[in-house]
Amino acid sequence: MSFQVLLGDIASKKASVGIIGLGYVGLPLAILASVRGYNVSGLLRTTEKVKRLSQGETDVDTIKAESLKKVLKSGTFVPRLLTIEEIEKNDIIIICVPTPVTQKKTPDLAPIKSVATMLSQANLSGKLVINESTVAPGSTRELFSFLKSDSYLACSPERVDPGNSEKHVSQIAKVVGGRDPKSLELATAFYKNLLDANVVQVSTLEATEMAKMLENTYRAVNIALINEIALLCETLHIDVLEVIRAASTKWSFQAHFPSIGVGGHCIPVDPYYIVELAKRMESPMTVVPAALSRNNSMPSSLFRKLRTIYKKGMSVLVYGLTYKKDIADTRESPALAFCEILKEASIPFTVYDPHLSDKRIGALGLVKGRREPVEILVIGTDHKELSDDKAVFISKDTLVLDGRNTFIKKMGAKVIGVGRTLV
Ligand code: SAJ
Repeated sequence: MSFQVLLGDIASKKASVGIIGLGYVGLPLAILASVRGYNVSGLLRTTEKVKRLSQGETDVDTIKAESLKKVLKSGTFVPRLLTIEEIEKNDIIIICVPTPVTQKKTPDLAPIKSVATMLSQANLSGKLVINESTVAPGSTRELFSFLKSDSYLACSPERVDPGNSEKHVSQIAKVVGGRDPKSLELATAFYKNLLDANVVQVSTLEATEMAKMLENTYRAVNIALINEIALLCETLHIDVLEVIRAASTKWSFQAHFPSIGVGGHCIPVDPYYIVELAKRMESPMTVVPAALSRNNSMPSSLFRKLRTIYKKGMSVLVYGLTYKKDIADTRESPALAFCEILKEASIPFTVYDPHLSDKRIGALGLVKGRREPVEILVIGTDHKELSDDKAVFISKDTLVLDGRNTFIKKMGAKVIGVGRTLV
């Protein structure tokens, strides 16, 4: 397909869209593109996944069942098996696969490399390939270097905020870069048809990748800073939340909050990609590794506080296991890291999370606690249900370890937070 024809088909929404990776990023994008008038194929690795999604089943808990069922029913979104043939049927192919880190905190590009290998075997002449997966600068160009000059390559790193509904995707500005001006023009035209928010063009693929790295590394470093300040506040008996409120009156201060730790598939992960690249470019980072180490140490820091109050035989319950409130995602969850530390210290405990099924809790190797007061309550995640549940788990004698600084007044016998204590 020539550039002009593809540009016209994008404008008229005749262009067909294939999305590889239907998780927190790909599925909201697929639904949004369908709702905005494109015919979208969700390309999945197994027939089982195709069957499940075709029946409206997904593990992505930010998707409203009715919005998925609606696009499935309308036929504008069709789950299909990921094959070369299916790939070649699309004019636009968008990659939304995970880019995690290994146990050793090094980039794990296996999922995206596997997709690139498959694409390299397809005839992509006249087609637009867009990478939304988060990678270090230079990776998109390298991974898809097989694309000939008669196809188009763009990069627009995902900016989904898990915990929001898919309509939120349309309201998030997107950064877009292209391998060449035509690729940039095509990708820009596509996202402008999808989003109500700005489409921000940059000059290169690498600039988009670096912008994403900066966004999330900035957040990780600032969270580490407030974690470090909070620990100092504890030694000085200063309430860190009061200090944050005061500092927030300064125009150039952006508030971040100390906690049990940093989880999810973005903030504790993406910075390792830029750290590794900096090493390779012989421009090693010092601030970012130190910040990541600080964040990774927060579960242990909270555990040290538990040690000061725990006596053998006390009942301990960890409330909230997911990486942030009101979602069911446990990836890199600091609350789970805290549970591991309890296990290593042979301290018996139970858990409770209103967003996780008993089956899921069992699969995590944890024991669900009864809904009754305990002697030590650890807040791992401050789900909205906690406002009601606190009365269930906290008696006048309960010692609360508030890993989310969620309580604004004393509960039980004492509240030990992160950078503050309520007595
Ligand atoms: N956290 C803190 N202190 C803070 C903020 C967060 O400890 O001040 C913790 C959270 O509890 C969580 C982790 O850090 O465990 C990550 O929190 P997050 O709010 O950044 O949650 P994510 O991972 O869902 O972040 C996403 C990211 N979006 C993308 O990468 C596309 C992130 O860039 C956004 O800034 C974030 O959503 C958002 O702002 O909601």
